This record gives sequence, C-alpha cells and structure tokens, in this order.
Amino acid sequence: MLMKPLQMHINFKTGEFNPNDRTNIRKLSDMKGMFSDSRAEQQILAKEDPIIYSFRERVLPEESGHLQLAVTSINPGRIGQEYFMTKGHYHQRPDTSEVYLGLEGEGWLLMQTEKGDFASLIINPGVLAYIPAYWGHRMVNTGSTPFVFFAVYPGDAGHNYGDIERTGFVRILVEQDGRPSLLNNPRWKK
Ligand code: M6P
Ligand code: ZN
Repeated sequence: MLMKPLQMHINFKTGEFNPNDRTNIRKLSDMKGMFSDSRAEQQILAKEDPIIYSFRERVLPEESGHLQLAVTSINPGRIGQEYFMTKGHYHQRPDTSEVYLGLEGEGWLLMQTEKGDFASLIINPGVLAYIPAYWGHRMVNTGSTPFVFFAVYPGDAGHNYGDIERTGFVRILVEQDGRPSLLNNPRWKK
C-alpha cells in the first residue's frame, strides 16, 4: 500500500502527540489479577479505579513493511509494593522486534522469552532499547513522576497477551527499602 509521508509532533513530557488517532486508557480494573498482591488490588478497587497508563497511537496499516507508532505514559504508583506497569505482551507474529525510547521519567523494561530467559534494562530519557524478536516486553514506572516512552514496531506484529495475563512475567519489580528490586514471580510457569 502506498502511503503519503507524514509527520507528527510529540510532547515528551505528557506523551501527547498530534495528530493522534486513538488514545487507550488502562485502569486497574482492566488489569485484574496482573499485580501480584491481590489483596492490595481489591482494597484499592473498593475505593477507586486508578488509571495505570495510557497510550496514544497513530492508526497505520497493519501490514508487513509498515510501522506502528505509539507513545505511552505510565503514572507513578504501586499496587502493594509492585510498581505501576504495562500489561506486557508478546507479538502475535513472534519473529518481530520493537524499539522503546525513554522520553520522560524513569522506569525499567522487563523482557522474557517463552522458555523463561529473562532480561531487564533501566530506561531514562534518551535511552533506547532494542527488544529482539521472541522477547515479551513490559515497562514499569519506578519513579515518582509519569514515565513516558515512544515505541515503534512492525505493522503486522500484533499483540499476544494470553500467557502474560495468565502467569505474568518471570520476575516482578517491587519497591524494597525505597529501591526497585526484582523478585521471582511464584505464579510464573513455562
Ligand atoms: C507501547 C507499545 C504498544 C503497546 C503499549 C502498551 O506503546 O508496545 O504496542 O500496546 O506500549 O503496552 P501493552 O500493550 O503491553 O499494554
Ligand atoms: Zn510490542
């Protein structure tokens, strides 16, 4: 498909971009069971339903040869000791990669393969992470301000949430003694 060249303007601080076609909001109720402390989740949901993150997308062809563009902003906060994070996903076409670029705030990128290999990177403004094909990916806000990052990935990559919704990531990122700390996730299964 022949497209016309395009440009957009990104506000690094807020993650807003123009023109943008779609804003997606993920509240705690959209992520039930994904944080490890289910009691803390229930206690918070009894009172409020906080926005964990939002991401804006430009609608582009979901075809090989094209690219998808998104800017995500994760709010600061925790459920129990576990920091606010994205759901995380593999790609429906698992042989596709992705680039994340930190724009504002600070966080960690957690990555894993279906076999259980695990890797993490600290992401600050200007840090670019290359997520190779076959690695599931999740971003986590470890700071006290919104964590904003840009993402670009192949047009036909798609999202596969299934396994991660059921068992989560190999490790969880929690605050311990005021610092981020990776713990094994007892729920994780190959
Ligand atoms: C980034 C990209 C998007 C993704 C979004 C939210 O912007 O990786 O593809 O949808 O983050 O992450 P998730 O889909 O895991 O909730
Ligand atoms: Zn992805």
